[in-house]
Amino acid sequence: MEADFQVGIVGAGFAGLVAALRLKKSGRDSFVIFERASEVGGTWRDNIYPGCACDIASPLYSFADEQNPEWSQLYSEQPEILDYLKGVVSRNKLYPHIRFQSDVVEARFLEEEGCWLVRDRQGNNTTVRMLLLGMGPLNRPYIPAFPGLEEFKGNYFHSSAWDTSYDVGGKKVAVIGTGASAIQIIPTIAPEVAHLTVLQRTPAWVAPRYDRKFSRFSRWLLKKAPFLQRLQREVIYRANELIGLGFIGHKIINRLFAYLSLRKLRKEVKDPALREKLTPNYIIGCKRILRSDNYYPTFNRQNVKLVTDRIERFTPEGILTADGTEHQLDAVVFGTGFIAADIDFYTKILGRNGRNLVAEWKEKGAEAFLGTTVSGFPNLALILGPNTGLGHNSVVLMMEVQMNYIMQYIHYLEKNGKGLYLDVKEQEQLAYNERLLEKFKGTVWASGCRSWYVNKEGKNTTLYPRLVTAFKRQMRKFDPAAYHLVQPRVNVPDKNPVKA
Ligand code: N01
Repeated sequence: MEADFQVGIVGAGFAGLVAALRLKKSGRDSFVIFERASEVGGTWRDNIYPGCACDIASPLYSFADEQNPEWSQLYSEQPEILDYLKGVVSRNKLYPHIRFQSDVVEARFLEEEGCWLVRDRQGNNTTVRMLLLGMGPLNRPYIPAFPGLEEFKGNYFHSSAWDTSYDVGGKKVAVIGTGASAIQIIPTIAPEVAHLTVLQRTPAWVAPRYDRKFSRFSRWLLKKAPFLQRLQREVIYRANELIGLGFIGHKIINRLFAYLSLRKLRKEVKDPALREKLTPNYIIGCKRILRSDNYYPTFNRQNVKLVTDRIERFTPEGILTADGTEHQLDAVVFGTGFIAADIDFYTKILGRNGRNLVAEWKEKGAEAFLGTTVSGFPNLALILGPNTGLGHNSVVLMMEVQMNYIMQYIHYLEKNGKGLYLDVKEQEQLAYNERLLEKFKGTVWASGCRSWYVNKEGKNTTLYPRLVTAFKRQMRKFDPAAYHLVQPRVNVPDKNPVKA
C-alpha cells in the first residue's frame, strides 16, 4: 500500500487554509483538503446573520503573507472576508487540492504502515502520511433546551444558521443572549423589526471598536507602500497585546480598559436604570470582550426592550419570563453560542491501539502538547487545538505560529526516512499542561465566570493563558527530543515523493 498524499487537511476554513497556503508556498504539492461543504470559508461561509463582521481588525485578521490593501473598513463584514478567502485560494491555486463535499467521518492511524486512513461519508478512503485537523472550535451551535420550545408557533433559529427565507422586517423578534454574535445582530435588525426583545442573562463588557472606512487614498497608499501595511499590522498587534497584558494579571491596564468601557456605557445609554442592567458584574476579559460602536445606543430606541428576568419557558405565543410576563413574539434568534470547551469532532479520530481522541478528551478534558500534537496520535496536528484560543488578539496569528512548528515537523519527517512517524511523549504532554495550568493563576480567567472558554468540569480548555508573543517564543523551534521516533513495520513507498 502506498500513501496517497504526504499531508491531509480536514477543513477549508481559516485554519485549514493557513496550512494549505504554507505547504503550497513551500513548494509542496502532495496534499489534499477534505471539506464537507461546497465552498471554502468555514465559519465565515456559515455565519451570514445580519451585521456579521469581524471584531478583530482585518489587517490582522488575515494571512501574514497574503495581506490585503483593499479592505474597505477596519472591521470587515462577512461577505468581504469570505471574498478575501476565496481570492487567496484562487490566487494560490488551492482549489484543485480541495475535495468538496467530503465529510470525513473517521481517521484511523495504521500503525503497521505509519500513515492515516481517512474515510469520508461519501465512501472515499484516502491515506496520508500526516493529518492536520483544522475543524475550528466554534461550529457546534448551542440551543438551550428551554421547556415549551416545541410548542412555540413562531419561527426560531440559531445565529449561525440564519434563516434567509424569513424576513424579520415588521415582526416582533427576540434575541436570546448578548455575546459576540448577538451584539452584531441586535443593532442591525433593530431598525427593521416592529419590536425587539433582548433577553440578557449576563451583561457583557463592551469596548469601543473605533471602526472606520478606509478611503480610496489610504487604500492606494497601502498598495503602493507595503511597509505601511506591515506597520499597520504591527500597531494593531501591539495594541491588542497591551490589552492582553491586562488579562494576564497587569491590573492597572485592566482597570483602565474597564474604565473606558464603562465610560462608553455612561455616554451612550441615557437611562440610569437601563445602564445599571447593562453594567457587567465580573472582571473584564473573563468572558470574551465585545467590541461595538452601535450596540449600546440601540437600547435608546423605543422599539427595543432589554429583559433581564430569567426565561421560564416558551409558550405557543412567545416567551414567559420569571417575573410572569409573556413576551409576544413572531420569531426568536438564539444568540446562545457554541459548545467549544467540551471539544468534540464530528470525525472519529483513532490513534495507536485504537485509542479514540474525543472519547479520551471527554473523560479527562481536551489536552495536547503545545496545543498541537497529542500523545498516542502520531503524525497528527491540530490547528487551533486545545488552549490556543485568544480573548485579545487575532487567532490567525496563533494558527500561523502553529503552522511554522508543523512545517518543521513535516521537514523532519521528510529528512528522516520514509514511513517514520513521531509520537509526542506522554510525559512531555503532561508537563506542558501542568505548566499551562500554573499560568492561568492570577489571570482574569481564574476569577470565576461562566463562559464558553470553560468545560463542564470548570477547566479552561480553549484559551492560551499568555500573550501571542509568548506563544511565538514557545513554538519557535521544533524539538524532536519531545517525540518518540517510530519506524513502522511495513515500509511505505510514497506515491508522491517529497521535494529535496
Ligand atoms: O456566543 P457566546 P456567540 N439562557 O457564547 C447566552 C466568536 N465570534 O455566538 O453570558 C439565556 O459569546 C449567554 O449568556 P451568559 C467569538 O469568539 C466571533 O455570541 O452565559 N442566555 C451569552 O450572552 C465569540 O466569543 C466573531 O450568561 C443564554 C450568549 O448566550 C464566539 O464566537 C463574531 C443561555 C452566548 O454568547 C461565540 O459568540 C461572532 C440560556 N440558557 C462570534 N445560554 C468575530 O467577529 C447561553 N446564553 C470574530
